[in-house]
Amino acid sequence: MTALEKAAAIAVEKHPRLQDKTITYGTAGFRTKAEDLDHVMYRMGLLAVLASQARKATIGVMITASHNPEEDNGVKLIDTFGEMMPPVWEKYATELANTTDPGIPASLKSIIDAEKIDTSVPGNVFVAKDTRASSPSLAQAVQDGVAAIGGKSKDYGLLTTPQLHFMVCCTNTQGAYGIATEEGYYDKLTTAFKKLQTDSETKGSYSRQLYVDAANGVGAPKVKLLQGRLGDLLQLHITNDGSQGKLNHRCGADFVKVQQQGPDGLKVEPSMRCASFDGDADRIVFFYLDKQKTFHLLDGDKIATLVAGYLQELVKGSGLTLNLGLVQTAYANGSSTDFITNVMKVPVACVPTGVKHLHHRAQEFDIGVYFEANGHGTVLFSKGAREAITKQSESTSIPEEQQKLANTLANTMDVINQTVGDAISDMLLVETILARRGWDSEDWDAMYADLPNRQIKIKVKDRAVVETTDAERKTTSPAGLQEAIDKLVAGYTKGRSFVRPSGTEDVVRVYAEADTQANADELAYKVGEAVYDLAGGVGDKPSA
Ligand code: 16G
Ligand code: MG
Repeated sequence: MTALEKAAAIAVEKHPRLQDKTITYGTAGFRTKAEDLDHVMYRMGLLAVLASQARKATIGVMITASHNPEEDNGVKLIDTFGEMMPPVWEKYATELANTTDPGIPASLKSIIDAEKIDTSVPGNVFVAKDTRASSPSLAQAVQDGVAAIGGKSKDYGLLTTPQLHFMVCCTNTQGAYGIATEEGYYDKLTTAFKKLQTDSETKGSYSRQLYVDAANGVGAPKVKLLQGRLGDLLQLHITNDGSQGKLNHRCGADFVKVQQQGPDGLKVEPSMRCASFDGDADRIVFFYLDKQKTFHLLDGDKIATLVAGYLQELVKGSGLTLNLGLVQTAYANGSSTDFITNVMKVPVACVPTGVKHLHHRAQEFDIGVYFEANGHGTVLFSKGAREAITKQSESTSIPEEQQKLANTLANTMDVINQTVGDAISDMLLVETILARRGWDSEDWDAMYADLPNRQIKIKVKDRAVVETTDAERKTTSPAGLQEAIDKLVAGYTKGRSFVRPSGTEDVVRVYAEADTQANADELAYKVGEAVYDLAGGVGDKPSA
């Protein structure tokens, strides 16, 4: 029996494909009901070994369904330096996941041929999981897959998604990025954070208290470990820590962003600065109540603006010429794009939804800041930028002030998890900036005022009939839809609207913004009606 046939035999025996629902590796990997995933996990173990052999590097497999409900689960593969796998590997993943058990050897063979893989190379795979009840057995299925074709796996147990990205990058850079242990992760981030904090006493209205809604997910135990290393520099008050509530249920970054309200389990008072993670801690949003107890969200756009402004100052102040740019999606609030372009004079690029598009575009800048409005994001420093910053921070031939700021910039680089958006790392970055500026939530929020906006979703027969261009800002199909949207938008002051098929749900999403909330709502529903009429709406027509 060949090794590939053996893999199929083990599949039949231990991880058979019991139903023939088609599953697709989408923007965030495979994600569906946990009960449908055992065979998929086994096969991803097989695929991860091939990827590892192809790259001659360690590959990561993360088991999580992020902000989805507890009953769901999912899996994502992590490439050499912590990036997402390229589209061709997403295609292999989809093919391998959907083949029959006896079809496994042929599917593997076609990948080996296409990628010219030398299967004698050792395959190394790191596995980690979130806190879902289904995660341990699914992690075992991945490990069974790895072992079935002779790979080696290391099980990190519970980790946040970005922590696993970090481990993979550390290992494949032979430790240059950091040490591939949980200790190594906290050490790198907190050492840099402490250096940045001891630079400045508590200034202005900054408070060292932060209330963290951990979505009852894996972020909770990890933030507790972090807290132990921060001392009084930052006091984290953790709620929704998994001891009572349900994962992502009426809490977490997605709930807070979509509902525009605080999570259950946290009694918010006007003096409190709060942050919400999602279930696997790769997303963060901040929020607060003003003195009138009105809720205010500080989303990915506000984080991006805060971070880009701060980095811009440090780059200039340290006498470096590095090109700094910001990457957003069409969901970025129009006010943020205006402010960044016209006031901060930082170039802004717009790309389609999904972390990989933002990450990829950000790599084109020396320093690329990217954030989705929903709180996914980080900062990337090119190799040249890293070297220039380090050199400047050690230089003795420049004015002391420049050298000091370059040093601050170097430490800021180390607080940032550059492999992927990371709630813990982004939290420390935001806190660093607020502390140095002496700002509390309201000062930060005052950078610019968001335009009122509304998102709705429309059910249609087939969401693929909606096709988009120009980073999803315009539709090319169905005929007449873009003309209808243009006509509607023209009727509103500061009106903007776009529609796109969701990559994670069977719906078409509608986004609208305008000068008032009532107008944004009205525009969203009118555009929703146009989608319903022209793109084959099903069920009730949208109504305000
Ligand atoms: C996924 C993406 C996220 C995107 C969201 C859009 C990753 C890791 N996650 O969660 O970036 O904002 O999908 O969902 O890429 P939608 O297509 O349903 O609107
Ligand atoms: Mg997530």
